[in-house]
Amino acid sequence: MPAPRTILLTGAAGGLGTLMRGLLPAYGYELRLFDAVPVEGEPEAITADLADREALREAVRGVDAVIHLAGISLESSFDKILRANIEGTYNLYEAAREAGTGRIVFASSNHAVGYTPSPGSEVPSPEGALIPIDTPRRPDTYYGLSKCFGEDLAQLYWDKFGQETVSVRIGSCFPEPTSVRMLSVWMSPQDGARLFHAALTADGVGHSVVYGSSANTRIWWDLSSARALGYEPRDDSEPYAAKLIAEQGELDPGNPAHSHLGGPFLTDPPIWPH
Ligand code: NAI
Ligand code: 15L
Repeated sequence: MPAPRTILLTGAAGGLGTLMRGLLPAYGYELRLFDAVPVEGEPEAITADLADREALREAVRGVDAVIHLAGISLESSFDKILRANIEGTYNLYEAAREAGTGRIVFASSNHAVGYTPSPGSEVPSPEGALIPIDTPRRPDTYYGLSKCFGEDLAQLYWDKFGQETVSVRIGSCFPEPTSVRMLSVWMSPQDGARLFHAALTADGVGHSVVYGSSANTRIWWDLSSARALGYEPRDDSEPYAAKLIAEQGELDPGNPAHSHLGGPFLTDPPIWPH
């Protein structure tokens, strides 16, 4: 497959979008930016909502691939999730299908499988105990459910239309891990860019689902489907462990927010203020 060059980055104004705007150009990509809110310092960014089908048709015109980050990134009301994450992702896929866009990298989430019990916090994680990529879906929120929908939409568009997608079940992609749980699910921004690059350039992905994290000593899931794309994580959250554990204590297996992949999404009020 010819290397994609021009990438539509939806959600470009958000936390992950901002990190990727800084890192992906070094891989040779030209980014076209899209978000519901203006992207600071980027006057050419497209400011439009995922509900705007005409804006999406314009946005995908001429791009080689899409990294789809836009959407509500935490729990919200079902109606808001429906509009932004479910209908919005459908609108993007339709625009991409019509335009013949090569590939979509979809920001799925660990919350698609958030009710899965974590394999424990033994260090290092025992061989064979890692959560496989084909573990049954167990969404922990309407938000997680929307990520299940996105993965299934991607599968439908591959089977029916030959539209390729890599669905990345991202753990926690922030500059640093900020909780003991994140020691297991953290993806450094640099590893995030490595994984997105691998997802954009691997041959014949069809619809592939991968976990997105660094090679954490305390990792909870199996990264082999990500590695099969050519992803080689270089970071590990372990240098942050002593400080975070001293501040917050070890994970408590009796606390559902500690003992399931989805962490606090299980126990926070299901509908957060919005
Ligand atoms: P964020 O909330 O910081 O950014 C999301 C962006 O999407 C915002 O700039 C927002 O304006 C835009 N957006 C929301 N609704 C929109 C709509 N209807 N139309 C157009 N733009 C809209 O979230 P973050 O952390 O940057 O996450 C990006 C994506 O990655 C999200 O889809 C999130 O679910 C997913 N993800 C992120 C993780 C992380 O650790 N940051 C972990 C797992 C998944
Ligand atoms: C997500 O899906 C969220 O978008 C992000 O803000 C984090 O909460 C992350 O999961 C996580 O599980 O830490």
